[in-house]
Parts: sequence; C-alpha cells; structure tokens
Amino acid sequence: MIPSENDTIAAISTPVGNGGIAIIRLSGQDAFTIADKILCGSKSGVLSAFVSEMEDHTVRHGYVFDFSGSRPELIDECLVTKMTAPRTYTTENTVEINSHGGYSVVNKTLELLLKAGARAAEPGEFTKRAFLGGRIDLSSAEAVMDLINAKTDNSRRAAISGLSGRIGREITAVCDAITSAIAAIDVSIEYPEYEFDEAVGKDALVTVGDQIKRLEALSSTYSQGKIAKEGVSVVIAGSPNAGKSTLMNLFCGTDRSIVTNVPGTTRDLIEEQIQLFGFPVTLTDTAGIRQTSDIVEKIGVDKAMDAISAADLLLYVVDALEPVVEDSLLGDVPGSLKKIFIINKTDAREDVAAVRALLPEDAAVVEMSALTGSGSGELFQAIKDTLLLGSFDFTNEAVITSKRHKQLIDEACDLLRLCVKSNEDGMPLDFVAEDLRLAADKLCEILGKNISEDVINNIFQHFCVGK
Ligand SMILES: Nc1nc2c(ncn2[C@@H]2O[C@H](COP(=O)(O)OP(=O)(O)OP(=O)(O)O)[C@@H](O)[C@H]2O)c(=O)[nH]1
Ligand SMILES: [Mg+2]
Repeated sequence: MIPSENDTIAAISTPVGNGGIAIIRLSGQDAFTIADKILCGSKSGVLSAFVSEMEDHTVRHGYVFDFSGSRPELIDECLVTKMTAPRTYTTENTVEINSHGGYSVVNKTLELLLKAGARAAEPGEFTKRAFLGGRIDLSSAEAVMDLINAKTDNSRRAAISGLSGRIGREITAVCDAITSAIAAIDVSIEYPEYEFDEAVGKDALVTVGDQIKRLEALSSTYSQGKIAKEGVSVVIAGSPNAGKSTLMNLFCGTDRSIVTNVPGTTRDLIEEQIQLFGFPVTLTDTAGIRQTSDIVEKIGVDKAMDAISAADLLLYVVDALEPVVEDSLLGDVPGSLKKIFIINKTDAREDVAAVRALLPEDAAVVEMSALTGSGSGELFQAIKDTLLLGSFDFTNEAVITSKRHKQLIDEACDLLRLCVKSNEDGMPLDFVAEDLRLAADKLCEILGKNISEDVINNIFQHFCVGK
C-alpha cells in the first residue's frame, strides 16, 4: 500500500514488552468504523457500531474480538477512548484502546486493526499529522521527540520550552515585525509621489536592528540547549594508579570500575550516563596513560586518547603521591579541549605545592581525595564553571536545541545584517525588501512553512512509531 495522508493509521504507542497496560492508537477519518470491526461492548461477541455510537470524548469498557473465523474469538478486555476531530492530538478522529500490556495481545489487536482497514503508522506519523493539521508548528512537533528522549531535568525543560510553543512564538513575533517592515517599504515603493523613502528606510532599519538583537539572543541559547539535549562527554584520564577509577565510582555512587593498587588495572573504556546539575553527562574512565610494550595495555591507551580527543571536558587526575604529568597526553589533545587537573590523594599528602608546580600555570586545579570524597564539592563547582552549566533559566526562556533552528536563525540574521548594510549604502528600498523577504522565509522554515516534503519526512523519521 502506498502511504497516503488520508489513510487511517494505527500503531502501538507504548513500549513493546510486558506492562500493566498498553495503548493502541488509531487515527484518521475511518478510525471509528475500523474500530467497530474489532470492538464490542459485551462478551457476546456480536458485531455492532460500538465506537461509532459512543459519545465524543468519552471512555467505555469493551472487548476486542477477532470476527474473522466461524465463531468470534475473544482477544482482550479493554478500555476504549473516542475522540472526534478536530479536538484530538492529530486533529483527526482518534480511538485509543487501552489493552492488557502483553506482547501477544497487543500485537494481535494491532493486526486486527490493520486487517480491518488501517495502515501501520510510520515513525512520528501521529505528530506529523498534528503538524499538517495545523495544531502545532514544526518547532513544537520536533520538541515532542526531545521530550520523550529527555533523561534529565534540563533536557526535559528545554524540550518543553519548544513543545509549549515558546520558540514558535518568538520566531513568529520576529517574522511579523519583518513582514510589517516589508509592507511599509512596499507602500513607499507603490506611492513614490509621496517621497517618504528615507523615513521608511530609517524605520525599517530600526525594526530590523531590533530583530537582529532578538535573533542573536535566541541563537546564543543554542550552546546551553545543545548540552541540555545531547549532554556532554567528560573523560577521566591520567597516569596509571592515579585514582581515576576511584573518582569514576565516586561520581557514579557505585563500584562501576574495578579499583586495585596494581597500576594498569583499567584496560578498556568504562562508560556511564550520569546527571550533573540537571544535564546529561557521559562519563568515561580510561586506562592509565604510559609508554608500554604490553599489547593489551597499549590498545587501552590508544582508546583513552581517542576518547579524550572526542570529549568536551578532560578531568586529568594526577597522583599526589607519585606526580607525573604525561606530556604526550597534553600535547596530543586539541588545545580547545576544556581541562580540569585533579590533584588526587590529598588525604595521604597535604602539601601539594610541588605537584601544582608541574601543572600549566593558568590551569583549573582541584585538590581532592577520590577515596574519602573530600574536595568533591570543589570539583563539581569547577565542572559547572568550566562547562557553564546552570547559567541558564530553562524554565522561563526560549531555548534552541536544534541545529536546524540554529542554522536558520543565523542565516536569517546574516540576511538582516545585509539589509542594514544595503540601507546604509543607499541601495534602493526594493533591494532591501528582497533580503528581508528571504530572512522571513528562513524563519518560516523553523515553523514548517514553505518547506519541502523531504525536510519534513527527514524530521519525522527520527521519531518512534506510535508517536
Ligand atoms: N589514599 C588514597 N588512595 C587512593 C585515592 N584514590 C585512589 N586511591 C588508591 O589508589 C589505587 C589506584 O586506584 P584506582 O582508582 O584503581 O586508580 P586508576 O587511576 O584507575 O588506576 P589504573 O586503572 O590502573 O590506571 C587504589 O589502591 C586506590 O584505593 C585517594 O584519594 N587517596
Ligand atoms: Mg582504573
């Protein structure tokens, strides 16, 4: 079957596996009549217009039947929700069947709906329909998946900022201001006899200048939004036996890495997802860096170097008792990589001035004991300061988390700057208006206006089925 937007679609909207309940969702113009073919209000198993006759926006107890055999086969007992267009998630007629959350029963119910005339929904197709139906703009639709994927407080806050339409409203406001400027210029071009070119140009310039500032402010939120959505990668590295794995375990609150007093204990990368200040952090413990002829250890050292190169922050652990700072480690990593040096084991050595002297002068340094936890507060604070975590109010401000949005905002900003320059250079106003139009078009793309089907499909293919 070639997928069409007029099809009635069905999918399991809850995760596959055993659960208290599962929800099978059906959306489209024939949702009610298709549901009638598998549902009935009593155990009698007599076909009826069960859903069609339900009152709108109500829930009823019912039964799923397979009516295809010589006798109706009872499949499940369920709750049925009927929602009539347009007051639904998709803006279409929608039926949700709350069934028992077993693998077989849920799949059988879906299979019956497909046999009854529904089509299996594609990833994100319910949300795509909400967008195509005009209930939400594209920036809100994109945030739906961010919210589902959010694993930390700030990921959730950033997603809800998009989902609640905060970005959409800000972009719409900028678009409206640009459109008004274009309209004013168009009027001046249409009635040249009034010769108010210069005044209109000045007004347009002020408006455009204000919108540039607004867009720049929005664009600058991306660095925090990206961290909230994608998280940061923090790598723990240093010489063998420095206490890297002990530090890893301190962060995780469990014995995630093996700790022994044998240098070279950790061979492979040990990764763990944690939450710091509401942000998702991927923490990686690595093999101690040293020159070695041991082939296994050498592979571990190479892997450690690769992890460091891809990190956002390096926690370089130095053993206060046997301080070594590997030039190879610092020399081979990008200069832009953020670093915090940790002088560890200060419980066993108090005066670490000689250790400090080994470190770069301007380095961020924390003295601590990974064993006792003393100094860990300073380390958390240093991480917060270095990665600028927690400096943004995710609860109240519009925040950009999508690279696509950031790119379009920056492109629109460039075009607006060009308008200002053209105006200052005395270019004709129709010339300026053309760039204003292009800038507005870029912003409209964020909202999903005038964009190709390919772009839309590309966005929704990253969704899960059933959403
Ligand atoms: N006194 C003291 N000992 C520590 C501290 N941190 C780690 N150690 C000890 O140092 C030894 C090595 O600790 P690990 O955490 O395994 O060190 P590592 O850097 O992961 O070592 P490799 O995996 O071999 O590179 C163990 O005996 C730890 O108990 C600390 O803060 N103070
Ligand atoms: Mg280790």
